[in-house]
Amino acid sequence: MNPDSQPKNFTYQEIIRQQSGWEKALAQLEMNRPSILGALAPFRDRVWVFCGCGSSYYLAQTAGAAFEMITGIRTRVVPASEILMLPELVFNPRDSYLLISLSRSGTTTETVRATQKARNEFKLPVLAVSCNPASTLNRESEIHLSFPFEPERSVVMTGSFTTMLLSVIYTAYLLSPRPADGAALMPVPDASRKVMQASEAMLRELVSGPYHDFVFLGQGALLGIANEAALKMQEMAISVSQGYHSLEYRHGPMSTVTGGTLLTILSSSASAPYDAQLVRDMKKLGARVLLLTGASGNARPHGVDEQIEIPGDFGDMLIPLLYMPLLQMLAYYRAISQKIDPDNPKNLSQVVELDI
Ligand code: F1P
Repeated sequence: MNPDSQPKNFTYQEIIRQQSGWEKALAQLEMNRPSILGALAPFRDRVWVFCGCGSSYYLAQTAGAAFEMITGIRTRVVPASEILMLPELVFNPRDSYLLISLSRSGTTTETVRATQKARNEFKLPVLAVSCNPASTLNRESEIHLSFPFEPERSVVMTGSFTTMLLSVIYTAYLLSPRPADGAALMPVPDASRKVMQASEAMLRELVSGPYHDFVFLGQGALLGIANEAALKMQEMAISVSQGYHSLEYRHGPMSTVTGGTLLTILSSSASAPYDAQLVRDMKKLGARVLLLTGASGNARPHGVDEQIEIPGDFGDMLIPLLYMPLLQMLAYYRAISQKIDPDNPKNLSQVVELDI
């Protein structure tokens, strides 16, 4: 879309600028590589517990799965509130832990309190991943993944989600058994820009159709992306939307599918053998199907209504980064098509602070 016709609201600007933010973050992470490795390598034998709230909890789901797949280090993913209420369920005395607290603001009460409980009561080390280096969370944590980040004015998280995810994936490569640097990540920003530009008009057209509910399906690290996509659709477009493990959807939730359902399948090399039948089954129920795939050259499964292919065969660990901006754009254009202002989502604030 040419600049003068670009929407002027800040949610749109923050969606399309995120790839530049990734490049700046990667440059800083590369500079900090020795200190990141030195600070985190001693915790390789621990269970890494990823926690957050809202989008940052779905970020934890995505980051935790990708981290374990890349490093082989055992992980656990919980909402920060679970640590507050049931810490012994999370920190079993049989194991030793590193807590990774994820938060755009670094001030969300549950996340800060969970971090304080882990450190003060369970004497655990904490790694803070936040877009706000001067935040309470960073002050309460001894290790931080820091990177330059232009603060978001939007209530909903877009580039903050993907940049924090990028920083965790970068760190995973440093800790992987086959020592790797972040080189695999370098082509990602440009590839994302290209697929966003190529897909924007189709996404805007598709999501303006007569839908009344949205479903997002993914496995592994893509479950967190499916859940985050569903949350974006709720937050920005005030729409009914759900995220599930792909094959879980048949076990009951598909009872709600109608001709007004837009169902997005987030494909990976792990799920690809099962996607074609899933598409067929959903088409029989009347759904419209959008397929996102990272495997170039694969034939489009029969029945897919729209498909976005990420060129470059980035693999299952990097396609969560490449899928997320597309799904943010989908939710953004749903809001616009319904004449809803995505800059001012209903009932929400940028940070949830509780009196607890
Ligand atoms: C977490 C969060 C966001 C949500 C809204 C309220 O923020 O729940 O995910 O979209 O902005 O706050 P944070 O802990 O990542 O700052």
